[in-house]
Amino acid sequence: MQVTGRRLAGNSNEVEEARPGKGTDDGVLTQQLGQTHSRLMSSLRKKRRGMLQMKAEQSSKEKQPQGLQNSQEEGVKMNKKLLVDVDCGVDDAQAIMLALGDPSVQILGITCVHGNTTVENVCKNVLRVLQACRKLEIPVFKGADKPILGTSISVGNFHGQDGLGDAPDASAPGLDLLQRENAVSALIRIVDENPGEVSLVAMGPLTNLALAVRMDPSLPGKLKGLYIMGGNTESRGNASVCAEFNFAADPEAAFVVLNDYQCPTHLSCWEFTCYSQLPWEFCDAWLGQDSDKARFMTKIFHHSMEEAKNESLQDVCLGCTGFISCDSYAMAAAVDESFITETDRYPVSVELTGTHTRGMMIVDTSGFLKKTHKASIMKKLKGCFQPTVLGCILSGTTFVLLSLQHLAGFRMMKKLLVDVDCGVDDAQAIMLALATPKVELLGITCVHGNTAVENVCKNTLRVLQACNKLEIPVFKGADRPILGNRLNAGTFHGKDGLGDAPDPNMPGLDQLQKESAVSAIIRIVNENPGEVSLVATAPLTNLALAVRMDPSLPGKLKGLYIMGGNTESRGNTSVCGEFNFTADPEAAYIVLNDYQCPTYLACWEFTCYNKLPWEFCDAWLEQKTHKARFMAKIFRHSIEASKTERFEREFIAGSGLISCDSYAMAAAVDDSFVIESDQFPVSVELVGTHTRGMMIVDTLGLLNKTHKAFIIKKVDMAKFKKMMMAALK
Ligand SMILES: [Ca+2]
Ligand SMILES: [Ca+2]
Repeated sequence: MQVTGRRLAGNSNEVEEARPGKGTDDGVLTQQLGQTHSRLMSSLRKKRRGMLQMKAEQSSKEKQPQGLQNSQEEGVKMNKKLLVDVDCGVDDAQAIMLALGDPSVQILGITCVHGNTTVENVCKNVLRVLQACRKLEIPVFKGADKPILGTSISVGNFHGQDGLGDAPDASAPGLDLLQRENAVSALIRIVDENPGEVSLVAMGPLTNLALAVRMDPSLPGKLKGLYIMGGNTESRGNASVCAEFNFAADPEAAFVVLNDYQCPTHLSCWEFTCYSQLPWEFCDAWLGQDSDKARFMTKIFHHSMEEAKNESLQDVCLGCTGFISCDSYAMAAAVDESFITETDRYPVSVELTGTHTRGMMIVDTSGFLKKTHKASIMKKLKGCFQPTVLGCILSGTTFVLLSLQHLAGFRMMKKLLVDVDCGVDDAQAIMLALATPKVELLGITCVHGNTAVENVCKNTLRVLQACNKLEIPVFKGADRPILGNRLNAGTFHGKDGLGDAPDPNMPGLDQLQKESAVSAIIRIVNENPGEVSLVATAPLTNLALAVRMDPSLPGKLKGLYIMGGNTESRGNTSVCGEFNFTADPEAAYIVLNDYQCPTYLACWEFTCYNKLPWEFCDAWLEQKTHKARFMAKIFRHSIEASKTERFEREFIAGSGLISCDSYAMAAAVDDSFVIESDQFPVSVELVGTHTRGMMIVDTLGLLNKTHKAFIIKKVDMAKFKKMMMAALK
């Protein structure tokens, strides 16, 4: 299995090896790059150097009149009926040419929609592409010139003003070649004439498709399949912070299509196309072919190629340094079912509100939307290199070796202040810290979250009692979020947060400090300027209040370690919201924006990808110690809950022990624990029907923030197991 090296640890050899095309000969290259490449290649009607026989055959074919050529397509029956909806930019052109390069494909029509450029330009561009392929007999229809609501979004200049690289074309066909019928009517009519046979491939904003299903609700039922380039799966945007262009250009249309097209739906999303990039070496060979089509493509692609090679675009393309022909993946999947080898199947929808999230696709892994229809989300394609798990890898190109940064201060005693909503995983994190040598716990502050703040205080005292550390001061903090009511945490950790296990020797609340948690945070940090690492494993209400009371607080922290937020729009509390952030979105917003100190985030998806096997959990709890018996007692309830289907869905990437809060704690107590991080500005979505509380990662730099958080990506799991074991010794 090849994985893009960028996403692995900084091993430069692996990086080089994993990038197809580097130092490989043509044969290996072609084989390695697999089907996308060969399809793109054959779409330009000429094989690679060395395949002389085919070359001769090819050129003799190209000299023949068009009608004769069609009938001679190696006797292959044109049995795949496609309808193609485009906003014809350069990648739409590539996708159309890819389809035309397959003799078994019959394109019944091409419908045009606003998007990369005006719908008039889109029509012109489609005709130019068909002319270059000598396929002007394919009917072209003009469709919607703007989204269902509002006006067209600004497109930028990636494909040039005219969508095809602003390359002059004196012989461009006239718009009189367009059909008179409107694109939406044509979609309905053509599908009606070929019931059950048509695959609809949508590579632009989905306005035409949405209008069509409102005009004829029976349309989706008559489709063979729907293939869409659009949307995103990990909240990475290319049109706004969180939205992909085709969905952002008409969010209402995308919503209608994802909810009303109950046919087999295949999604080629933005991140997938980034991870499936082709190397520039391939691009050179592809364009270097001796054919009219290759010359046409070279001309129209020149402008976007220059743009794509611009370094500032690499973060936008999730660190991609190659060539992304977005629309071609959806088309390749429609042309050849075997092209996609792995998919995720989930209900999907579109966020319609949100400051940063309007137009973002939402993936309902946990079943919050109560939808039965599931879309196939493309994950892996034949022959191309791919990350092993969709999204197991965060975007970005910044590798940060935290260990090097802090090596100097490693021998010093570490001073920690911990803010908890003491559920079972907070208990595990506290016990991990208490078991680590050279760590001094200056205090534990409590906040609402997993349970009421009174229970949180009790639970914290119980944990300290089990560890014989009742001398550590415990402070009671906020009992509700800054706005609104306390979120119902469900019963994953039991009603009391510690598995509802009876404890007759429970310490009383009289052991709490009189000082409030927020004052205590400010006082303790001020008494130890530059020395305290603040670890927050709960809703961030106390921290937000503290910075409003003392704006100088963050500047006096050594570091801030947070368990919370998410990086790929996967929620565990709402469709897109992680619990700690969703329980107080305003607090999370304040903390991510106002704590300008070194900030380390252990986010929800990261904790899911780094879960421990249940076998480890068994051995861990079987240790013959008082602490292990205590943990076994309070943990029983959550272990059983973890193994139910509901939570296995929520816990991305399989079953296992996720001690969420312990990762943030481990990072705080041991600087060598974190091996790799991404560094990006982050914030929190405060509105949004599904996205309120979702963390947003600003890979595009649209937030104009200078402060960047370290988003933990890879940690030393062997070390983690050791620390966890020691916690119960
Ligand atoms: Ca497109
Ligand atoms: Ca917690």
